[in-house]
Amino acid sequence: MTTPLRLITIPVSHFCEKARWALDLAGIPFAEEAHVPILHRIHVKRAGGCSSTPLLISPDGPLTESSDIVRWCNRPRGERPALAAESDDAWAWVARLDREFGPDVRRTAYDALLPHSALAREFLGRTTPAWENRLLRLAFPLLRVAMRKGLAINPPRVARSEARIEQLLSEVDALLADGRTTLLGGPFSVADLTFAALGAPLVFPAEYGGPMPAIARLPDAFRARVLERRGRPSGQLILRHYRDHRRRSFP
Ligand SMILES: N[C@@H](CCC(=O)N[C@@H](CS)C(=O)NCC(=O)O)C(=O)O
Repeated sequence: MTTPLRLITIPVSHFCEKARWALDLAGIPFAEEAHVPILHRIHVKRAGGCSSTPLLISPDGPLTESSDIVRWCNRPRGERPALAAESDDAWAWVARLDREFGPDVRRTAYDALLPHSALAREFLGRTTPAWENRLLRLAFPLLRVAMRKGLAINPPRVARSEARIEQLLSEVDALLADGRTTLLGGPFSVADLTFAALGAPLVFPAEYGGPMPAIARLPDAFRARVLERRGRPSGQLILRHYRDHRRRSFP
């Protein structure tokens, strides 16, 4: 039996979801080691990373960027071809989404959810070790301050992120107006995987591979925005990619 690879994560993170999706798509067995934010750093450093998750301990060494994990998982193996299409255009989309869209989506989602302590403690602490959960329960207010500071979650930055998300979703809505069912108009690509994973906290797909709260439990204003985005073409694209290409559901 093949030993599963180790994937170190903050389980709710959409960058970690991108890595899980690539591993699942390629059928590569892995064991997820989930950690509470901040505490994750001990494990990431020990595994040869710097600070951020996901980190995959691959036979070729530690991979510390979600896109490197996607590239590594997606490469043809033996008889099996790459599972998501790749091209210069697709990788250019990935780089663009990683740079701004991912951090923007994270900032706006945490801004809406972190004030709700019980809900936040639940999704940050699911599947993480018991001692980390105990610390999370005790020290959540401090952790929240550190997350707000570290991720620049403050009114002007949140407003700027919201505006950029809106701009990108409008751009994708316009692209889809010609009837295409993927970002580039061809087969499902690494750009689609990245857009769907990083955009998941905008529309809360049922197949998300990490611990997301149920839509019914979201704070009212945020839930209304999620429902609105689930109805527009870009949101529908994310939901459809999840239905058609995300193989595994959170247990
Ligand atoms: N460019 C990185 C970004 C990953 C990232 O921002 N990860 C976040 C979780 S969403 C993280 O681990 N943040 C904590 C930290 O950097 O200390 C990638 O694509 O892997």
